[in-house]
Formats: sequence, structure tokens, C-alpha cells
Amino acid sequence: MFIIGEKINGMFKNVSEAIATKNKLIIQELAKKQLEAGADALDVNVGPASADPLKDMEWLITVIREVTGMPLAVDTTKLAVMEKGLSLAGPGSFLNSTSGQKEKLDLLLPLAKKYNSKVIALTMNKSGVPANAEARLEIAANIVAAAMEHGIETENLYIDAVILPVNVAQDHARAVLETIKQCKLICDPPPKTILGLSNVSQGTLNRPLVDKTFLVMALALGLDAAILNPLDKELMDSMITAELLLGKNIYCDSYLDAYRKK
Ligand code: THG
Repeated sequence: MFIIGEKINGMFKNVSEAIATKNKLIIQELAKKQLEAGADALDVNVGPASADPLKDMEWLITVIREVTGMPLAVDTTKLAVMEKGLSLAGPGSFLNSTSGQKEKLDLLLPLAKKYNSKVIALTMNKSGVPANAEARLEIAANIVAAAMEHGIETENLYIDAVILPVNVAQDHARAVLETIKQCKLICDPPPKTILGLSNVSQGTLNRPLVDKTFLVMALALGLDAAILNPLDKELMDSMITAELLLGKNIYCDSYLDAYRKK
């Protein structure tokens, strides 16, 4: 599975403080630690408290690029911040994210094309996230069609079925799993699928347990990528073990160590 580290997000207090005080060592440590723990890319989000999202995104990506050239997921809803972020992150990074409305797709997909970025697209529209899989899949199909029209290959398109906290939207978890499964039937080659995993456990008492259980279920249904906390070792071990049991790696007694040495 492709892992995008979630920790560089102004939603976390240590990150919003580091942004406010321009403490680049905190950000660079978070970047290095997540990559050492197995992240393939890093999510970058200035958070809701940012007074100047454009400048803060520019600063975050600049200081991250001093320590790594790995792909970044530019996580913002603001068009100007997205363009600045993608231009600094460079080719092979992720536009995170667009929703499924035509107006949004027509604004954002040309940016992904211009900067050679992969695209994360949420199965939501102006009414929000539909509760059932059928409506999510209908939005996903529209997104795939729009990507084709804009010359973006479906292998570079990541459909995010948007998992919500299980304590407020319990019926959504199954709908998300069903969407992940059926996304592969939309076209050939199919789009990839992704989740912002930690959403599922927000507000629950045992967050790590909820996260790792849902990740394993989603993996069994074909999930390709996740934005998650790679510093949670039990979560990473569950992922590696699930991939082993799904036949994605050949068994050896030390498979956990062998995976980490890859
Ligand atoms: N899909 C896509 N992008 C996303 C999401 C998604 N980006 C943001 C988010 N969802 C994924 N990242 C996080 C990061 C942190 C948390 C959840 C998801 C989180 N934060 C603590 C909280 O809210 O309780 C912050 C508090 C703290 O610990 O300091 O849980 O779904 N494409």
C-alpha cells in the first residue's frame, strides 16, 4: 500500500505552533521520522488556524524540500494555495483534493495537468458526502470521466470515498468499504482508491484500535493508498500483516523486519 504520512497538518498543535513561530526543525523532524517509519509521501496542510495559508504552505514545502525530495500531498481547499503548493512540490506530488462537482474539477484538474501531479478526488458534491455506496460511486464515475477529458490517466487518479467518524456516521463505514470494492469496476485500468484513515476514529475512546481494524478491512477490499500516522507501529504492523495474508508479499518468518529493510 502507498502510505502518505498525515503528521504535517496544522490540525496538530505542535505543527500549528511550528508554523506560527517558523520553527523549521520541528517540521523537518516530522518529515524525516515519517519517511523512516515507511511513508512513501507526506501530506502538507497548514491547518484551520493559519492567518496566511499561501505564505504558510510556501514555507512548509520549502523547509520540507531542504530534507527530502519525496512526493508531497498538497492538502488545501484554496485554489491559489494549491497552485503555489503544486509548483513548489514538483512533479509526482498529489493534488489533495478536489470534490466531484464539475466546477471544482474544471478548476483543479488543469492544475494537476500543468504540474504533472496525481489527483486525489473526494466522492462528495455540494450537498456533502452521500450516505450510501451507490451515490458515492456515481460521483466517482463522474470524476473518472472528467479526468479522462482533462488528459489525466486513471492510474494517477485516487478516489477517496471519504470516511467520517464512526461515532457520528456509523452507517458510512460499510458504504466506504463497498465503494472501495466497486471503484475497480468503473473502467479499465481502474482508478486507485485512498482514505484519510484517522477520520474514522475521531472522538472514539480507542483510536488506534479503530484505525487499524478499519485499515485491514479496507485493504481486503482493495484499498491502494492511505493518509495515516506511520509513527503508529501497531498500525503499520497490521498493514504489513494484512498485505502478507492477501498474498502481496511472500511469507518468511521475519516478514515484519524484511518489509522494513525493503
Ligand atoms: N481525505 C483526504 N485528505 C485528508 C483527509 C481525508 N486530509 C486531512 C485528513 N482527512 C487526514 N489527516 C488527519 C490528520 C489528523 C487527524 C485526522 C486526519 C486527527 N487529528 C487530531 C484530532 O482531530 O483529534 C488532532 C488533535 C491532536 O492530536 O493534536 O485525528 O479524509 N484526501
